[in-house]
Amino acid sequence: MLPPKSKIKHNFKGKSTKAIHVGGHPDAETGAIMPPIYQTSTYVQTTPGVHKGYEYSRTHNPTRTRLEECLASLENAKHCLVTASGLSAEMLLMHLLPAGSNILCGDDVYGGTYRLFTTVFHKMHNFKFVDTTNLKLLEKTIKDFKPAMIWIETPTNPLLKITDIKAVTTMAKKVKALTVVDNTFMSPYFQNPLDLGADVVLHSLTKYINGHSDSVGGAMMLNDDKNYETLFKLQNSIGPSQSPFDAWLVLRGVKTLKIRMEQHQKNAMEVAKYLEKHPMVDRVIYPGLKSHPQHALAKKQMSGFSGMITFFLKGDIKKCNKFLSSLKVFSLAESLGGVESLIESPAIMTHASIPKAVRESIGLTDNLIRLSVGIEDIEDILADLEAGFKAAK
Ligand code: P1T
Repeated sequence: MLPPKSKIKHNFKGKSTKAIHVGGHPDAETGAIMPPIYQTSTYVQTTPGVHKGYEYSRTHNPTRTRLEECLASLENAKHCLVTASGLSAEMLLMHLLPAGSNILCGDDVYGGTYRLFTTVFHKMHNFKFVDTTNLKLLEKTIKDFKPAMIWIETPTNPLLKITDIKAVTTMAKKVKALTVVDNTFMSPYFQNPLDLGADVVLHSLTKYINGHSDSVGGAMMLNDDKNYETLFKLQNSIGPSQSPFDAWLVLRGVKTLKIRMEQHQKNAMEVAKYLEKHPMVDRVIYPGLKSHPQHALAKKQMSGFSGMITFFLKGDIKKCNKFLSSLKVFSLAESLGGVESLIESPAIMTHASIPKAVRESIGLTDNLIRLSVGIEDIEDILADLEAGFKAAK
């Protein structure tokens, strides 16, 4: 029932070599250097029950298997399961636990994750949201709440708060709670949570891993055989499997992960420094800046700072909207992690499903602006922001 693993053994050390070659081996039948898209729903059997390992594409598909092998290697994981979206991977993880479980979640997460937990899975589990960057508070909450799962995003979306993964997993292990780390903002290039003790790493493939804003997908990487088998069976039973074409796009996109991430980070550092000096900016949040409250922790557990920046514009929502609508290099859109620069208003767009009072209690105010800095030329990026500020003045 589990997908056949490729017989090719790899010993690659570098992330670019893994991204290009693991799952990227030439087609055995034709020698094609790029893998075929196995655009098929089913597989022929010679006699009932006798097949080559694949039966039906909801269950498994050779293009998806290649992507899973590649992504597992990038997160130093034994297993990877690719799903139709980041949220469908989260949905499967919710089904991993028995009904009535306690789940402790960071207080700043993607708006869709918050919506999934508070409007869908609140009927199945009990959720508590806390600031997981506050380890004392976390320790006390773990003691009182006794969670079966601790769910963290680090850095968080959109406030870019950093949680100490090693400290959290150490606390979680003492009470036998599973730790899930949503690593979407860093990609496997800059952070590997399994190496820091996490049980499951989650990614929205829609973002940096694919990198070209042309596909939606999700993935979970883990080492535990039993949990992997359960998640695989859940995916087969519930059905959120990624299409072969989307898997192929991600397999193609991920090959350039290293050069894209390096350029995202280089540009983001320039943008963060520029914003920090700008008179119309109240505060900039970027883990690579010394002013970030967890800059030292960021340097310790991440190998880079990625391309996401948030900042508070001086002024009201009208001023923010004027700024957001007048940019040309930055497109006003939800999502992140593509080669092109994106900008958005979390309060109105990606985090609108969080009630205003909850949003504001964690500092997610209407004048917060989120940037996904692309890999365009830095002079055009900075000139665009400058023109936007002038238009909003
Ligand atoms: O969009 P989807 O592939 O289902 O992934 C959901 C998701 C999960 N985790 C994080 C940290 C995310 O940022 C997302 C999706 N986020 C956006 C669409 C956004 O603009 O923030």
